[in-house]
Amino acid sequence: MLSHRVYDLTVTTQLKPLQEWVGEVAELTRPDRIHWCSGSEQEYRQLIDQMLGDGTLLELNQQHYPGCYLHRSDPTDVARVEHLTFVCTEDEEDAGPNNNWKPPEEAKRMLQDCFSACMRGRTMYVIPYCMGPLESPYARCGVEITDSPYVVANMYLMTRMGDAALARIERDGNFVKGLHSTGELDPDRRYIVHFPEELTIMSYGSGYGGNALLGKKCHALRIASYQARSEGWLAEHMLIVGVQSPGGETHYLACAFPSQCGKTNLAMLIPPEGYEDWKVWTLGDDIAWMHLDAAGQLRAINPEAGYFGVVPGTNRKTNPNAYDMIEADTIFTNVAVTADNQPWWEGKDTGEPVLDWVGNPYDGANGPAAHPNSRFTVSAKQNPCYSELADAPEGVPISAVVFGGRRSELAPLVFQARDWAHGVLVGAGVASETTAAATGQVGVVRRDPMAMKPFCGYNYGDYWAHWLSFANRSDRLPKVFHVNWFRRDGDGRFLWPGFGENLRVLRWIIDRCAGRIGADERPIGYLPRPGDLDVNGIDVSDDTLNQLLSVDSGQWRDEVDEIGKYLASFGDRLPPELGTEHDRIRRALEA
Ligand code: OXD
Ligand code: MN
Repeated sequence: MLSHRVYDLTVTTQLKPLQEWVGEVAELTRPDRIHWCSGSEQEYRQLIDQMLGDGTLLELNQQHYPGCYLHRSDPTDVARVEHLTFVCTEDEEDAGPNNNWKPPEEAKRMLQDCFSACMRGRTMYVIPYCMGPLESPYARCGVEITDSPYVVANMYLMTRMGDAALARIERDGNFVKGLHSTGELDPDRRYIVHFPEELTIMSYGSGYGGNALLGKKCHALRIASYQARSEGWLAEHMLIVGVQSPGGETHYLACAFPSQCGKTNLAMLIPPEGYEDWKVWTLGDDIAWMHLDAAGQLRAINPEAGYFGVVPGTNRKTNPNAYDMIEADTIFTNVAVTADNQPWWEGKDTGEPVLDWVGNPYDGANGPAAHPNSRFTVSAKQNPCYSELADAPEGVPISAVVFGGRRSELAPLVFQARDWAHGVLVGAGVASETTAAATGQVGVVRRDPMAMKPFCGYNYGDYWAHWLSFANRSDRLPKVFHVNWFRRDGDGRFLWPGFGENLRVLRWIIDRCAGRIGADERPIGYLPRPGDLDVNGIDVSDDTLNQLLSVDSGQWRDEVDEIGKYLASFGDRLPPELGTEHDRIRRALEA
């Protein structure tokens, strides 16, 4: 007979709904112990030691990488799993064709079965966390229950968690519920399930970042986007960056790119040669929560407090800030190691791998040494260009919203939407060539409106209507732009140098926001005129610049037709205004 363990929760919180929920979860999952996370450094150290002891973490070379550890995930568990990610609303239409759906009751039955006694022999960790600065009216809280100490350590680096978050939760009286177990890591019993109407997440069978650190994609995007719609704000897959010009004026930009289009690099950009007197400040590299303030200004906070960044490709040229930042106090997941136990990844220009990401001897024959989706987890405070406003409760005023994608053809380096409604269409038209961040095929163009395809927690049609509604609430909304750093020439070479040089494009965007510079009006929007973009000192010829800014009407008509077909698939949930905007562009391209 099973012994009946009694879990005493009254000592931990006075908040009844939290007590009750933790109690119910414990009854269901039957852990040996319950640990309420305080969020102290000592607790973090203890968890690290425990994981070093049982092999969950491996110590990296402490001379060169102090406080850095390596975690090797299960080889079948290396990325988000979109086909196993569900949004379970009462009405299927509310989840929309952009989400996988199951009836909530059916999903719960399935999950009850998975979670039943799944924590036997394990410790159940209760992590109160706050997404956003603790004192911000824009922040929202959650509690994640997990049986993974790796998740706790990552949440410690990525969020404001522990006692201070619990105090806020007790003040607010409400929180998002997130239940996670790594289960048996069986790909056939892996489900990432959201119940937006109940502000609840249940994730089973994966230990990988986006599936398991529930504060990030599950809460701060899928659940928050749903919550944001009912409360009148926006939860977006956007980096937030501050660009300070030599005169001292700082503009804040919120930029949405699909996974692995260089969001972290742009957020941490280092001004290139010739731009030494410019400064770039990072607010966030992945998620922005944006609210209109009383004056109608859109303001953004970063709900996260750390980065879960893609490692391969990081080096002193592509992202020197990140390269320095991850030399201490970083958890690496699925990188390779060198003979002297330093982390190694493709694109790192020093050292050589001797063990691949699985831990096998590396001989170069079986693919890359580091997994293409290997990651670093690090506190944002370690970023040398961490903005002092990253902790400001009121967030930062956004001058420009920038969409982008990885397109080897078609999309010019930069263009500006005519107005907000056109900007919403530009966002809805985002598409990108796929990469390794999600499982599936690499290199195919997929539609990824607002870069939210995997993350929008409700019907895209309703989401666009929500975006459009901001025009009725403010007449000082940010300007909207689209960029493409990835255009290639006929031989497949990138036309634009990218990285730090992207600041030249941001400069044009800022000048447009400040009303300091004119533009060419074209059917797809406003483009820089010859001479408007500063290409002094870089190897971009007039001819290359012309190619970068060229708009092929035939190709664009096809693209706009594709977008039209895609939008039509949302049926009567598609806001008519978006259809009107689409037809306007289609006609302009015809003319
Ligand atoms: C991420 C992603 O991990 O977008 O940020 O996939
Ligand atoms: Mn992301």
